Amino acid sequence: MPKVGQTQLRAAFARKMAEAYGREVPAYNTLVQVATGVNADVLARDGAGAERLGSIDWITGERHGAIRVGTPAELRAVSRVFAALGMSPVGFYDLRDAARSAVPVVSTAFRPVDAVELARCPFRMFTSLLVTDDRRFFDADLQSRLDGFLARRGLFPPELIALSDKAVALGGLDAHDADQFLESATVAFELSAEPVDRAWYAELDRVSAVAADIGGVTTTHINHLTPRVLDIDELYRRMSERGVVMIDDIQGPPRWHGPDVLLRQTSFRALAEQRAFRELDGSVSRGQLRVRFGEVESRGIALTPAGRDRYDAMTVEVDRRLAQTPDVARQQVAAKVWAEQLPASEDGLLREGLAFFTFRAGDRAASSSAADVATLVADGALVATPIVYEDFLPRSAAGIFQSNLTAEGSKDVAQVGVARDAGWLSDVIGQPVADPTELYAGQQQASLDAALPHPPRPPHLTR
Ligand code: OOG
Ligand code: NI
Repeated sequence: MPKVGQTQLRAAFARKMAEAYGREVPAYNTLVQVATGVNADVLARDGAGAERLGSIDWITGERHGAIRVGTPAELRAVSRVFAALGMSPVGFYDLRDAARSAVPVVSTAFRPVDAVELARCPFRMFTSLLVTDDRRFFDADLQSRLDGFLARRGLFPPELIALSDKAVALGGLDAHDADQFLESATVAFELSAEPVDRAWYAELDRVSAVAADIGGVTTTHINHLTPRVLDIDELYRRMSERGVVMIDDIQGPPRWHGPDVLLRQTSFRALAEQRAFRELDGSVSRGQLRVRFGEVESRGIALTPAGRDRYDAMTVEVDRRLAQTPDVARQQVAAKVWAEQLPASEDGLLREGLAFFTFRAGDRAASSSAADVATLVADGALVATPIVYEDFLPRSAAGIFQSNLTAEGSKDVAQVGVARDAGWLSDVIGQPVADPTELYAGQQQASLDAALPHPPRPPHLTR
């Protein structure tokens, strides 16, 4: 029997990543401190209501990280490391089109998929893969040199991959192997001291800063580690007050008087970090790069496909109004659109089939045997608890990437981009990339099946 199970490995890995990243980017420790303070204050202010979307311990301990890899083979290798940690790919995000600037990547997030595992350790990794054959960014000559450079590097030592596969096969590792695995996995994501080839990095940087960060160096590194906070507007204020330069906006939904939905994110600007550079004459010099930043997020209720359509339509409407009145803040315009178009209560979201919930039996009888879910909840025959959105938003991710770039890079829009989708990514990883919506729908339906002898269908499934 392995002594250290996969859940424990994940928790230990998350801790080690936080230590390493905090050492490398001390502003991260400030961010965590401020986030913890905000969470404690919201709990003191709102009491139990603050824990509607997760216990304070869960929320305060929750982190996601972000990494970027260069090739399908690297993605496949890292997916084996994450599999050891009980994390599988969920969601497909194409950031090439979502971003205005040159962000030539497609992404997924590795995370625990079942609610129990999420509750035990809600650690996940947003993982981006460079698309080197996309002609909008890389011409044939640059692509071939880039592919060659990437093919020569090895991000994950064979011992790490072997231990990862062993952890999956055995459901964990013995203490000695676990230590080795964790050490090796942590080192793989630390910033390397290996000198950066200045000319090569600069050439890629002219195309895309993200491409340079991925393909301009011989190693990978964690780009950021993100705590979850209960009041992101307050966090933004407190960080700014401390003199930390934040990006201009909070990505995703606006602050408004209705329930938190999906995901709101913001970040502090990428900081200058000392790096070694190799010059054309072979000498090594010191220099700086700005690629790593700190991000924070607040999470809300997962939306059904109908809810997501509503969200997307509201986003388009906000853009439309902003184009007409460019001097008004986006948040302000958005709050108005939301007030007009989205129900301002959980009940309203449920009644219109816009959000996902789990249900348990209440202590009252149903008013009619034909009652739908919303009526059963109103009757007290069912109790609804919102399902928290555990995934990401392409436009927000693009916004986070983009607002941390110093230059837009170049994107030749006359060229046609190479097609990528969840199926392609599944083939690369060798495992299906799960559809987040299906996970939430399954969780909701399972709760209904357990709560009622003849469960009614939730509104969004009867569309
Ligand atoms: C990923 C940017 C997106 C998020 O949380 O949406 C992101 C990256 O910078 O590698 O982190
Ligand atoms: Ni992130």
